[in-house]
Amino acid sequence: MPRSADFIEIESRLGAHNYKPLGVVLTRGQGVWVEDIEGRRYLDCLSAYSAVNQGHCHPRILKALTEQAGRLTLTSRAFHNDQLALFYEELATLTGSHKVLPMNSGAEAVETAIKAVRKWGYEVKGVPAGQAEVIVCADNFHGRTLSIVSFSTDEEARGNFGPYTPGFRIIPFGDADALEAAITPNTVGFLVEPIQGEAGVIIPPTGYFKRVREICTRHNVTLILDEIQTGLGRTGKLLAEEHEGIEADVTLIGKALGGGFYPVSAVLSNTAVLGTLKPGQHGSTFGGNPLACAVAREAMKVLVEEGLIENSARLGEYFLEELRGIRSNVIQEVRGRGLMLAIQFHPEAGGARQYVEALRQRGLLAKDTHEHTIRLAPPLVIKQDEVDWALEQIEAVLTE
Ligand code: IF1
Repeated sequence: MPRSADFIEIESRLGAHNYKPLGVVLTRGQGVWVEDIEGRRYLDCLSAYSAVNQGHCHPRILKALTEQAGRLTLTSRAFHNDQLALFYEELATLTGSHKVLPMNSGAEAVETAIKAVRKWGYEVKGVPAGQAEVIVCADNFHGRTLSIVSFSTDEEARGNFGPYTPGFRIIPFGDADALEAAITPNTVGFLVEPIQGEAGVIIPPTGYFKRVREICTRHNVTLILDEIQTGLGRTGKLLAEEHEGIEADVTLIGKALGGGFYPVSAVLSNTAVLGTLKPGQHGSTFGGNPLACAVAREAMKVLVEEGLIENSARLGEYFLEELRGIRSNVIQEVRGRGLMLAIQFHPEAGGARQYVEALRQRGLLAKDTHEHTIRLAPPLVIKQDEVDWALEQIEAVLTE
């Protein structure tokens, strides 16, 4: 019987080394729990970067997937299918959007939004040809395509991948004055995460997005919120924009839209932005396929009908309070909203990776980010006693 070390050796030998995973080889999952090939159980506090908000192998989504897989999986958009319309209807109702454009990965949704707002800029706003600008924030994470890494400020993500796509302007996150100052008559959009995920769960100052919304409206700039990670209940609301009491013009969702089963992303639009795309101007072989739609429809229903958004708000608040109560001299700050949490360590405490390893020894999987931070983002189906168990492990590791 192959052991973890054998799989890891094969991956290392044959695979590109664009990841440095923890040394655990998972073979099954159910709810918040995953199991490795040696039979050890772990509480998953990463949730595939918030793509399994509904929990691993959710039985209802599994059923929707297998039923649809036995009936019709892919038609291309050259023909209609009987799932797409229902997906549109249910997604638009849930999110209060007027238009939907389905894609697969998050990065594709981001690319789609940039294309659409550029086109809107030329055809509606009247920006001179080739001059459209999109404003983005420092320390952003929006995906891995060439255009997206072109406006990354992370050298690791961007370095040596040029020549870079022009047309982006970078401002600090959380600074509304900087946004106002960066806008020119050629600005077509402002692309931003409600809470910066990869940067380490960075929550902007209260009132920031209210001002951002007002500034974008006043300058006729499209506000594009990347809710690929923050959306679908992760922060305790369906969309994180609700915390700020605002509405974006364009909202990007992905990850948990596929319930952890299938890549499904979407561009949601409340304005004329998606209306500028005409036949032949954008598309995807797999985007909007019936299998994706059936899975996403059930993933959305599970989120709402099982009260996962409320659970995220309630247990997220509890988790945060309890984490803040841990007396440990290595913790610098604990922050979070809903079940999107992070512990930042003092720089002298050494890298976060050692704590990730220690937590893993105790049966809790989490992920370090940026040297001194670990993110905690369990599936939204987590129960109070499981949060308590996670807290025990975290407290033990951080007070050892
Ligand atoms: C990886 C991070 C998380 C995202 C936001 C778009 C995308 C993502 C806000 C692109 C993707 C992922 C990708 C994953 C790691 C992960 C991540 F650490 F890199 F930042 F979640 F925190 N917008 N985030 O967070 O979506 O194309 O991947 O479907 O391994 O690169 P995608």
